[in-house]
Amino acid sequence: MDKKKIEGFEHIRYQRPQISPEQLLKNSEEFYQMMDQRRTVREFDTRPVPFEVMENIIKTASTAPSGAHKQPWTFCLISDPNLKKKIREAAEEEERISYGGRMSDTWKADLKPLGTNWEKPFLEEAPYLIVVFKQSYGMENGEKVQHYYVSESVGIACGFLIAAIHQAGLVAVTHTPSPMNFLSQILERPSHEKPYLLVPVGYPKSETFVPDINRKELKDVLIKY
Ligand code: IYR
Repeated sequence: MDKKKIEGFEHIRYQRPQISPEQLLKNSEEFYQMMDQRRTVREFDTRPVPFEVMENIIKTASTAPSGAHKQPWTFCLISDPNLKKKIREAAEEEERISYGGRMSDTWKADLKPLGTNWEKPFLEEAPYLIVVFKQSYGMENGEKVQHYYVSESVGIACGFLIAAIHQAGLVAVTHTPSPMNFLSQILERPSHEKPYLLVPVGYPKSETFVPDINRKELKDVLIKY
């Protein structure tokens, strides 16, 4: 029997291959090593990336678990140079105000090692921008659909997205211009969708430098009971 009903709803058999503890160790070590190579990159080559790669990356993000399986996300994929220019101009306008005083001195000091500033050339240089929207509720055939744990669900999907971008061999920056409602206007999204994250994606510039910073050690993030 590959199917059974639980409280009237169809369930299908789900199996994963049998894996030995040794193989688990190897898989988990290899995945960690691969993910540990990921760095946030803000300098992109303008070299194009195949559209199908972007589709696969977004399909992967959309495999994320979500509250009551409502999948409360929309991914806008932008390659149109005019749209990218509009987004850059609007983002830089906000960032200029943020760096000019809206952000606290502590915040600006914390960002110093990352070398960020109000200028966002990557918003035009990256071949693709992905703008992730979270849906406060859904709309199906003109009816409102309740969504649950929206921020958590979309955050998890963004994690999958970032991992998929890295695994494909590309780089990205998780950019959160603040406030970012200009994205709703430029991309003409309905009011129940709120901008969540802006992710420029592409190849890194041939000569790229990233901040010399380290990750916390396991002992500093893991508490064993
Ligand atoms: N949104 C600004 C500032 C910024 C904030 C944090 I927290 C960062 O980790 C990085 C940047 C910007 O994108 O420059």
